[in-house]
Amino acid sequence: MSVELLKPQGTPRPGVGIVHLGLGAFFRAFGIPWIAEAMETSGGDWGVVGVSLRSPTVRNALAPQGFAYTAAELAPSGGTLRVIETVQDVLVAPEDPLALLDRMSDPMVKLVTLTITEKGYCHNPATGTLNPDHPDIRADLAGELPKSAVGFIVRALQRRKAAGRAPFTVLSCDNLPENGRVTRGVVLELAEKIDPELAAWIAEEGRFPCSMVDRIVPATTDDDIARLEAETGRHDAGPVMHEPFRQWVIEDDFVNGERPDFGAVGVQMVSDVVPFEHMKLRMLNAAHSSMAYLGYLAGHETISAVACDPVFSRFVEGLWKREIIPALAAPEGVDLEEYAAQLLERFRNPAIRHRTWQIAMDGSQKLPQRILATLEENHANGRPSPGLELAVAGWMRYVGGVDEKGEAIDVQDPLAERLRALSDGASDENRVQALLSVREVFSSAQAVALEPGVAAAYDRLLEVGARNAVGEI
Ligand code: CS2
Repeated sequence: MSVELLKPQGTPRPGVGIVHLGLGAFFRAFGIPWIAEAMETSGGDWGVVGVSLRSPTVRNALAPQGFAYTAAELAPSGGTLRVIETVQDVLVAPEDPLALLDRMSDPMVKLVTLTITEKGYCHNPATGTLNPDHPDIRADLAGELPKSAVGFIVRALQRRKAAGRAPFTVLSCDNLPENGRVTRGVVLELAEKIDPELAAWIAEEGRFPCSMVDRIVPATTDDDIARLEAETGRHDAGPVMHEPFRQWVIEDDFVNGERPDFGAVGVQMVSDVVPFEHMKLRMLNAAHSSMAYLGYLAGHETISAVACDPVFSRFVEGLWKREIIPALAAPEGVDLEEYAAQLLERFRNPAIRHRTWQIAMDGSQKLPQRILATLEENHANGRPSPGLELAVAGWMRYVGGVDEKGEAIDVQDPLAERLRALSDGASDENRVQALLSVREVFSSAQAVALEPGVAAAYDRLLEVGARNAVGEI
């Protein structure tokens, strides 16, 4: 890879205007560079305090290097390295929840951004409403020191209200449809249980813009760290790897209009994000999840390997053309066929080693918005969806925990145990029905509509294996 070192941002360091909850690789490779560019272009105190809600790993990696890290763009040929110095501190929430609440209540902080993954919203994925039985939500209600991201937002807003301060804007950057609406909903539900007046104030004064985020960012591996060190001669304990492509579409609705100058650096500031979210979730993420389950079962380790397998690329192109695009309203000015062609190129990028196993994680939280929404639309319109049904069957085969060679699959999912028990407790003939009964994932109407097609697809997976079943579509 050819290396171009971009100028680091330099001193003096900006004031902290943003608290980011869920400081994983994604936001460090996506949102933070964009915030850095907005400050380079237009100034502003938009330094970021990152927060890990569970483990100290990221803080421990970044603290010794002053929270600076390298963002490596991986293009099919060459790429660039950039040192990002926008993170000013990293807090580990469970170590000191009060320190985090103090920071979130600071009047300088205008924006709280979130990448807490689908399951971080403690909601019911099928309905989008708060799950009051979630252990973290129970803990949030039992005491004043929160555990969940939603709990921290509510308690911090409570302090701001008490101090007579304006609320911060909450900007969700997770792959959920109408992510701002979902966030607002779960925050208001929890606030209502704590103090109805607080809930009314948040409903009136708070802002929760929706946003669509897109950049492929595989988990950083030890190999990546070693390769980077060999190339630059410097050890970075916390670099991030990302593709060249990026797209951020944000609903322009912030408390007092205060935000980094995103529009100046290519972020699309719009009044309605929903068509963009639907396009991205139902085309990119649906294809990703389909390729992850079926590709994993077929023995492929990475998305690039799946997308370069002609049997799979034909399958994915057919999914888009016949099952997904006909059920989608394109955002203004976007050609969905071109978008699909660009997606396939991105998936094929050989420099990105995005593991099928990584994308297969948390399927119970991902299927509704990625795949089931389109299936429902197609069912209502009498449009066949054999490819998407096969993808759902692939997920069912995957959560059974044993691959086609009889090897164990390390299934990562908040419902993993229950899914495994349902799968093990059923026969080959009634397994699909058993898994369709999981109401967090499938509504009862969806279960009825899906059963014949998914059961037939599941049979094919058992009979001929994933790759052949994909080839039959
Ligand atoms: C992926 C996404 O892990 C996953 O489920 O589908 O993280 C995907 O890479 C991003 O949404 C791309 O923008």
